[in-house]
Amino acid sequence: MHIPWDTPSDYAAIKEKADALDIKFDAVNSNTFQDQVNAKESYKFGSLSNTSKAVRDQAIQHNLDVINIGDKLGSKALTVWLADGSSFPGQNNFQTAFQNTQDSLIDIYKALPENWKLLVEYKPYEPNFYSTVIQDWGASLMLANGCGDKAYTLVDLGHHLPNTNIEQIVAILQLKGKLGGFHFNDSKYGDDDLTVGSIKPYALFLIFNELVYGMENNPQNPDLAWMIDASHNIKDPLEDLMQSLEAIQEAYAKALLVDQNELRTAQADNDVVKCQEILQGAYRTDVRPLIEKARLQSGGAIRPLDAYRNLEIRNQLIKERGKNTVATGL
Ligand SMILES: [Mn+2]
Repeated sequence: MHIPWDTPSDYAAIKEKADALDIKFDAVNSNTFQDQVNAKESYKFGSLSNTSKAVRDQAIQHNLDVINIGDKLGSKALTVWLADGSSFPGQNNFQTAFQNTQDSLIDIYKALPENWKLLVEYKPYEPNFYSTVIQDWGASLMLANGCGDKAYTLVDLGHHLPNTNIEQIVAILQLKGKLGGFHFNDSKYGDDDLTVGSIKPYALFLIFNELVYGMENNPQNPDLAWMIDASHNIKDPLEDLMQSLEAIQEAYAKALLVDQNELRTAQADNDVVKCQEILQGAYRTDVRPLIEKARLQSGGAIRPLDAYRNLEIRNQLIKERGKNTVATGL
């Protein structure tokens, strides 16, 4: 949930409904990248990094409020993504902005309930186009380390410059026990928030290959907070979610097919051709029948999209929703 976008009017009621449907609330997300209605201070020039203490204090307080809301819903993590940065050289003092951010995050971290995590998201550019305070995984990791053991880096697939080796970032964060969460989407150019797997399915598989290895070999990492963070502005949102889940399950199943022992041996022998054969052999396997069978066995639809399209309720929902809504993805 993003607060205040998704702030429920009745916490008890929404919690009860979620419990009845076996739905749990994972990380809650704060929002200091937009000015809030009736807020005294503006985030135009940053929030947790702002040169003004009054602005920083307001942004810190918002995060504490979000923790309280999440606590009522059974959430166990707070994700912070900042738009803070600068659009022109000289606008910001890089060191001051970073230190302010660290100090603000420490204040938020101190207010975390004992069994909570703080997830620090990064992004290279946009909405600021010259510098972003938390620009990459290195900055995020430094801030997380500066907070403590319950703070981790969060990887959003779309928050990288083109051709960045995301699977390597995932691997090294796991090695250091600092991978806390994941946002799924896909992109051609920037933070495009397209459906995960729609543009670069092989890259998604390579990321899952590292995740499978890390989940096996790096138990120092927490259970990851997973989120589908895409913008479905020209699709039915539920259909987009189904396509996302399909892509994730497929990449995960293919990664599980990689013979890790065989790969380790080929790597030790520097048999480059064999290494590629092992990975691509898994990737080229059609796992769809396997996933369909797994769905059937767990009481789900073999092909959820087809099942959904045949449902009366879908047509009802489309009628109620009216024309396409435009969503903002972060
Ligand atoms: Mn995100």
